Amino acid sequence: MLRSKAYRLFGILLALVFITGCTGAAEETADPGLLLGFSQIGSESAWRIGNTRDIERSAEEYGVSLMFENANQSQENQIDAIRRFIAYKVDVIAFSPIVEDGWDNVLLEAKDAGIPVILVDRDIKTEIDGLTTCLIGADFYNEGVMAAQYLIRKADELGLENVNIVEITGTENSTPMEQRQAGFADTIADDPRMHILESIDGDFITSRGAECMRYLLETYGEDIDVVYSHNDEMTLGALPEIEKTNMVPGKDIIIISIDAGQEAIDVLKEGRINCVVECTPNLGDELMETALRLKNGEEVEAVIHPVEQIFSDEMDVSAIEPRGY
Ligand code: GYE
Repeated sequence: MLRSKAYRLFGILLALVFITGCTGAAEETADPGLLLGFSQIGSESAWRIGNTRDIERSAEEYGVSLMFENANQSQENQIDAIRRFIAYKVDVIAFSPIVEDGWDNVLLEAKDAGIPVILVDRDIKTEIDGLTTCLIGADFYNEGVMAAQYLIRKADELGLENVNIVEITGTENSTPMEQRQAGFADTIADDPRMHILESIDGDFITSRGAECMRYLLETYGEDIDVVYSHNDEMTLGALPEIEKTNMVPGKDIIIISIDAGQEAIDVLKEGRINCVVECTPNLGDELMETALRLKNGEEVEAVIHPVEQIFSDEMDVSAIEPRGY
């Protein structure tokens, strides 16, 4: 907290120095402040829109000049944006990589230009080490673990002997998809009641969630006991499809989601889903503080995970505060 206030003050001071500089009064000592280039994946979910909003808000609060680029779900667009940031000589580059592979070349260009790079939200795999400075994002593996632990408790409570699960996964080769899947699978592995019937790619979007659910219902019908969906949008797409059958989501089928945006909390309150694991999009303050540290040549932590919680029918859901995304 103290650190965050100090940086806010630092931002205001920088802005003041900059304003004075513009009037010509202190031209030689003027500090242009921090210029941060940020490439966002797109606008595919409430999470993503909330994340963009939070980054824009905190840039303003910290007095950071933000060059924001929306890649509209394309890795190619993200690579182009990073190249523009390099050409523009920004102080720090940050980006949320849509997938894990394919970044070596452009990041090498950033390194050669001497521009530090921060990963926001998702991780990458590179052949060359040391291309990025740090990662600010959720512990997706732990989110999968929390989802599975809830399911095990629910199966105990209901006295279930056999649990057939269908999994609707996020964008293939993205960190949240891989780790939410692994955390969940590892946690149910020792429970002989649990069976994953099929995992299917829903790309984190509502329409794909609906499409996947239609296919899963056609294929497995009433054998489905659980839907584990890697984000709220896909869950919200799947719900009406289940409701078109004679099964009631939240009762005949246990529904588990991830993100915990307001719409998911609303359907949890209606009893149409059973559990939603939080993934917070509010990473802006950490990003600004880290970027300022890098600009000042200070050390930064390699991985920063926010603390996250779980919301479910095990608690008084009426008491859940508005989520803000
Ligand atoms: O869960 C999903 C989004 O990377 C954590 O991406 C993020 C995921 C989030 O579009 O809704």
